[in-house]
Amino acid sequence: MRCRKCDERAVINMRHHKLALCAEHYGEWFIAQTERAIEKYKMFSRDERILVAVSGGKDSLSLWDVLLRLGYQADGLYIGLGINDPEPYSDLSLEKTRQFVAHGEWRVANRADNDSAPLAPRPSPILHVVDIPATYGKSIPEISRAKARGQGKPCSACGLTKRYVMNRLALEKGYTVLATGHNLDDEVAVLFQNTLRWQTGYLARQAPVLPASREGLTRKVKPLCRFYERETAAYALARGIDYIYAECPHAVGNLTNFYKTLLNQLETESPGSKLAFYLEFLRARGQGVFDKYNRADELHACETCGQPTSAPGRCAFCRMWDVSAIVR
Ligand code: Q46
Ligand code: ZN
Ligand code: ZN
Repeated sequence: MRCRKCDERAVINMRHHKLALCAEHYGEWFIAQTERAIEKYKMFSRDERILVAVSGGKDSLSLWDVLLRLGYQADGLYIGLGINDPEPYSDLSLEKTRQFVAHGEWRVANRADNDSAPLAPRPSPILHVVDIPATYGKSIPEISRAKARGQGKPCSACGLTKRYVMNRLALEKGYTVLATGHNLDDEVAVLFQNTLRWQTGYLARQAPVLPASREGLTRKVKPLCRFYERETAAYALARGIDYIYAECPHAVGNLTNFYKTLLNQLETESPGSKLAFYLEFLRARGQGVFDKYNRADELHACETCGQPTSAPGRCAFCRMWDVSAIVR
């Protein structure tokens, strides 16, 4: 298969777009598509500071790379979860993230327009690292075991902790936007799950942009939400981004992965189904179909840390971690 633009060997064939591209042209196409999504959904502007949640995986590192190449002020946040058993998953993820910063590939801007033009110097982004065991005294599996008395997976403790740390660090460091690398497969699996149970409140809040509805919360954006997972992987490979291939060991057998498998079968039979499902959902949402379910809960300031929480008293994070005194 040959590239549509230059006749070089194609590295990807996107059947739903009827488009095959070589590594160079695919990289350019991916960046242009991301910029279109940023503009279409009004995610952020050039003068805003963006915090990218990075995990060392293909999606978040590709997102960071694209934003830097586009010239956005994008710094990274890595949260060390302390998941190092049986394999050193967290340690390796941090290593890949640090390598990405040190490697500095994003400094090579798109040269398509003028090959001889000197590149403007680009400053290195900041990588914030919050190590959970070092900061709070336990790893995610440990706090989960302690709270759930050994039952179940650590994912709910993990999700709660990540959301809290991301929002708090963004606010403290003056970032107005928090960007995550969710891809189309992630979004469609959640959409499918919420649709099966007709969870209208969740459907009302699933969007490429979640505005900072009130003080104390950061705007959340997902610039890669229209790319299939294989497309973000292809971008990372095309750009030589070295990422962690392994999934978190706790992701094995979870419900989201089960739905992804089902949806992949659908996609094989009917290419483009996932994209159509998601885009048609966004269209319906944009027409206000879910507006009446978008409840604005009253928020209170946590009495310990000051972060917004739905019930008066200590927030769920402070209760889980038994935090009694956080210096504000
Ligand atoms: S990192 Fe955390 Fe995921 Fe691992 S423990 Fe579960 S939630 S599976 S995205
Ligand atoms: Zn080409
Ligand atoms: Zn709190």
